[in-house]
Amino acid sequence: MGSQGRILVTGALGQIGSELVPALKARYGEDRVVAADIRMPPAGAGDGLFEHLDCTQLRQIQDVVHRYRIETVYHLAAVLSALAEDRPQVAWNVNMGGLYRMLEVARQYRCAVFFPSSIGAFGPTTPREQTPQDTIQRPTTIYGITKLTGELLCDYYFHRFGVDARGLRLPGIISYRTPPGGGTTDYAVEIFYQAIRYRHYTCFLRADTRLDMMYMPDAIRAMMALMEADAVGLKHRNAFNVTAMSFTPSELAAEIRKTIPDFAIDYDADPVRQAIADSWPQSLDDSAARLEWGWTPHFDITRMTSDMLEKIRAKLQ
Ligand code: AKB
Repeated sequence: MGSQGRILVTGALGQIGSELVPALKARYGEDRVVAADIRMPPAGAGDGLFEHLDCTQLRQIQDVVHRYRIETVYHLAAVLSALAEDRPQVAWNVNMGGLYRMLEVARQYRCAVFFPSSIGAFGPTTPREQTPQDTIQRPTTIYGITKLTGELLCDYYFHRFGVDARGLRLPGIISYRTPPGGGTTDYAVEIFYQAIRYRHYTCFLRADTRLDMMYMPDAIRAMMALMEADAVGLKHRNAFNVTAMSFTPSELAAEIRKTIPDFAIDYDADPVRQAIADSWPQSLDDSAARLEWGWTPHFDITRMTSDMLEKIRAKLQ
């Protein structure tokens, strides 16, 4: 980050954006961060620079980037995996159309871009355990196809035009401030609210569905650390595997039971989300991220669970 330009966060009202924006403000200064979303912020959501922005509209992006002298964009606006299967055309338009236009504007205005790829960028023919950084990627979901294409497009804009496009393959992100929406890993957030309120949760994935996960504070640190990393050390630059923990719904329920002993879980697998999860890795090898820019997670399942329960209890009081 230079000392003059500003940072733009698209999808700023979503699960990750709503925590990334305050973290960026704390680090770089309140007036250097512009939050943007296709929704308007709820009344009383706080101050700060906000732009109503449709990322599929090139002129709108150009206008915001130009007016605020944006130098870095965290492009979070996207449709998540389960919702994308329901509306594949919308998902392509938002995920691909939005990223393509963002990269074009980044090329024109010399901005750096952060692109969140996902464990969804892998597919059923990828090795599922200790999934390597560089491996076969044949995703079978429209979400995965947009994430893999996004990875390739970011690489292309870097090699062809010198756009400093960086990114992570994020696992399921767990947080208590803003709920996720339309994802396959959303159960790992819902379960905490239901455990505290009702001592019971019906999970939409099978008990033994193992997926990578990360607690939000680690995800925020990872994104900011990658964008600050010295480019000299980056062999990959984009699409880094990152993970913090890997568990099944039944393992997470057992962890919650350490604090809420009478918590009960049952399972009613949703065929669409189960099929998506079954096509994803069970555990990522994130050694490239550790080696190239010093990635280390701080939260494992035990620390994350106790923090989630404490914070949600306080929030619901
Ligand atoms: C989703 O479930 O769609 C996301 C993801 C893992 O990319 N949380």
